[in-house]
Amino acid sequence: MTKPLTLTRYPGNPVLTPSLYNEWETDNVFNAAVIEHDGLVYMLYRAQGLDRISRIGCAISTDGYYFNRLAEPVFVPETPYEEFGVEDPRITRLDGVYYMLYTAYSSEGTRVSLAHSTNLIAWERLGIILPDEDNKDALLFPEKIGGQYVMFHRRVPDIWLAYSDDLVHWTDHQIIMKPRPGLWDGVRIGAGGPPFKTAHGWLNFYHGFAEERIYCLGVALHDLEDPANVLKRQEEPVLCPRAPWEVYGDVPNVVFTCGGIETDTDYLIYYGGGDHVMAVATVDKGEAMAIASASKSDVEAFAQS
Ligand code: BMA
Repeated sequence: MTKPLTLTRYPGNPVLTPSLYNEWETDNVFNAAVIEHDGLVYMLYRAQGLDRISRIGCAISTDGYYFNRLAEPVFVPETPYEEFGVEDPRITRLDGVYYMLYTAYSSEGTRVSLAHSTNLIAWERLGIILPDEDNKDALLFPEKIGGQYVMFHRRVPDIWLAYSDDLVHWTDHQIIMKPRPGLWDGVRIGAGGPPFKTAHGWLNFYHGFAEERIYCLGVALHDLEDPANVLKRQEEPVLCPRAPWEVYGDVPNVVFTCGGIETDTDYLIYYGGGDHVMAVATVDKGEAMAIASASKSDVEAFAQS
């Protein structure tokens, strides 16, 4: 029996914590997009300060573990739809341009919005791309499929997929993954960071929770040519709140990912712990391909804990 896939926490976690030196990030730094640029690892994180408005800060690393932060946020609310903040960025590089999908939050609700940049610091808005609906957890695939851009998004409680010719107008919306009643992701699910391309399919680390509202991460594999086709979906979570900064945070019992990077040997999955700090956990690439034959044991252990 193959052991289910699990993520291994970096022993030096958390890798980014709030800073009392910067008013805009005194309270929480979490749910970051992480992407490589010019040989460095960029973390664009959601930050909250005394005013509880979410802004996007930037921290840069040479090794993916030790980060230096910029003193000012790189993306701050500007439009009426961003009145309460810009949240949970997911960044994808397409044809040399970085595209950031983020949640614009206001009294109107949450809207999926798009901005672009060539250096991850200076951003230009392209606007709301899914108008007139509460939506979030959206990300772009790192390449076109069948000549079209592909996006995951979330209409509660499911993960949806859509296609576009221009990144602004989206069509062919379809549900591709639903919560699984009785399991850890039984109530609501949402996509994580842009999926990793593998020889066997798109590897998708997503989040979900059940009645107890414990946010865990799980993994699914999608067909390379038709990502609406879910080839595999492990029954057990790959990471659940266990460490103190995951169990006790601004929001308790949350691990939530908006992105990761890959090395020659591993996937590094970055995640917000307790909506309060940033952490990273890894998984061996070879082992990641074993999600085909996972067992139920970890889910049972988790349910009993
Ligand atoms: C979701 C999002 C995330 C957050 C999570 C847990 O709805 O708002 O930003 O991490 O809830 O609080």
